[in-house]
Amino acid sequence: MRASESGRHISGAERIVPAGHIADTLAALTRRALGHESGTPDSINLKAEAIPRVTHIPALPVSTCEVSSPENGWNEIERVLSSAGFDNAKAIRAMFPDCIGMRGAMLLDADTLERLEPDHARGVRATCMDASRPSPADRKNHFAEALVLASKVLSAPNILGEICVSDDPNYVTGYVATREFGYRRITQLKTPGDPAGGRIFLYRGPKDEVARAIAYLEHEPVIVDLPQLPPTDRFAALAMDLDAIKAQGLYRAPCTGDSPRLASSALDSNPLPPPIDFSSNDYLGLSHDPEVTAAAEEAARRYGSGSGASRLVSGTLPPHLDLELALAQFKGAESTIVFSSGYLANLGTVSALVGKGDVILSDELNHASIIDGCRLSGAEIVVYPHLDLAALDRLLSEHPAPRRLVVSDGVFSMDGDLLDLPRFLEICHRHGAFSMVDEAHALGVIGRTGHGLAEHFACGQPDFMMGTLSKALGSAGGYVAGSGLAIDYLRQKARSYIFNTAPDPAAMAGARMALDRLVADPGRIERLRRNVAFLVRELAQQGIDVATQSAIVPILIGDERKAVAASAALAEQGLLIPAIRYPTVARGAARLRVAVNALHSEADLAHAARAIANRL
Ligand code: WAQ
Ligand code: MG
Repeated sequence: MRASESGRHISGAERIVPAGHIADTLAALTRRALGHESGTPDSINLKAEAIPRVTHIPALPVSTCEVSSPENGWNEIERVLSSAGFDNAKAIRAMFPDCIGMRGAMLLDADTLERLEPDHARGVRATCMDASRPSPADRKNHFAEALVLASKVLSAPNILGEICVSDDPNYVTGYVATREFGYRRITQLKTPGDPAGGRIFLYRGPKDEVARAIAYLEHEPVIVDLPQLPPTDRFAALAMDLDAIKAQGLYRAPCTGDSPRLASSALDSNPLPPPIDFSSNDYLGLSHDPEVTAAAEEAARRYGSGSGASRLVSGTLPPHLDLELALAQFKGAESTIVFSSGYLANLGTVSALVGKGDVILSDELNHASIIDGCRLSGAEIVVYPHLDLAALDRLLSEHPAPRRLVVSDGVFSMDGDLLDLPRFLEICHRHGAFSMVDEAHALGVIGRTGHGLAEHFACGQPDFMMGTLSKALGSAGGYVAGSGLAIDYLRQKARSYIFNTAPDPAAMAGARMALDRLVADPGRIERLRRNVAFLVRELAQQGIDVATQSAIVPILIGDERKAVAASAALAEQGLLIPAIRYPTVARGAARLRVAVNALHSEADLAHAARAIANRL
């Protein structure tokens, strides 16, 4: 089918179908021509042709490379071509602008870069092909049609590769196909709105066989079978994705070490001094407090190493109830519900409170666990600019819904800045929306005695106060505090609470004791605060201005690889200061994240400030 309007091409498509489907297929192709977004045709040319025989070929294996910019996308093309044995990948890439605007593809000698297509203006067109399970004929499916084309092209004699960018201005995903790595989708090869597309077929072979390759592309009827990929190909696709992560400097490995966390050389029998740890969220060093570890040991001995069942079945043991009561008292709330992790607390709470038809307003820098809870809920998600409460106010006016939830980090975990809680609460109340604040990095840190944001601002409390047991309390788990009714509701509705084995008794007893220790000795919090102020001063003396309202001191670097290199150099000087990269923060906003601890000495902090300054 070919549709045009006063000679201008609008749409073209072909199908290979059994004789009985001809009428339906022609009708669908006509609908496709008439419904095309680039205009209404004044002529549609339909042709049905009998094909004596078809060859079946397998579809190329498919993998996807997520990239954030056309430049990264083209770098990936070069990388794939080089690994597939094209030595002059850069030069091939440089030829691409020459094929833009052609009706067909450039046929390029991959080694000499000579153009082999007889008509340079038109190019070579691959035709006479379809999929074994064709997608509906009445709409263009870019991906399905491109996979069929690429599979046929790479089955042609002496054609070993292809590069393709769509000429649809809004379709920015393109691909590079090679026999070795199959069809590799690349999510961005041009900026949206750009109509420049084209194709290059890469030829490697004798000149006198070029005509044979073109004849195959243009006339050999081919059905591309779309089977389940065999396991080896599935894993090859995963391996390609890992390679791309590495090539972008985004590869991560668990950070291991034998020594207990923190500046606790006394605990270490290792002859080498342990690194000074600026990575831990155990802000007050309570994970190693002897009374805390003793309480955890005692609970493990009494109740076992695991709880054996979910909370609502038979997994609730005295340590769970003791902790929930103590946390409620500490937060000045009627009730508290404990989850196995902070992640699960956010996931379960957000998804329980709102659903389809409701609206969530969420700060753009909220923690991933909140984002995942929002997605899981099915509610409409309205993201507001970071800490922009005027925007929040306006967006609440613009998004009415039966139930609305406003959710924010209290302390933002990668920037260390603070939510203006009084204003946040005033806005939520005025609009009648639920308020939820994540105090994972606030408990034990913010407020004179570590009670969190409400203490710091001497204001009221959000409806749902979420926090963790795994940071300043040095244990594992998460919680939500609120009214008796609010918490009762979560126990009935939060699926990450209901369908999850109850947290270990030892973790509960450890967290409970840590809470007692924190209340008994607020001096720890004071030491933490002094340490933060000291580090900020030391950095300032080195000419590095940082801002923080918590124990998290971000040092912005930008480039992912530079941040990783800085972190590695600091490790050589005995400093454990992690590089934080995408996807934890935005691409290009990589940073060193210094977590200050109450146990750091001034010497540790001064050493860190000097070493960081030397690296920047
Ligand atoms: N044979 C050779 N070249 C062609 C053909 C053909 N049959 N059809 C189009 N071209 C050339 C022509 O120069 C176009 O300008 C260029 O390719 C792009 O064609 O996995 O839609 O039809 O999601 O715009 C890629 C899908 C979609 C990636 C490609 O190409 C994915 C696409 P378009
Ligand atoms: Mg097109």
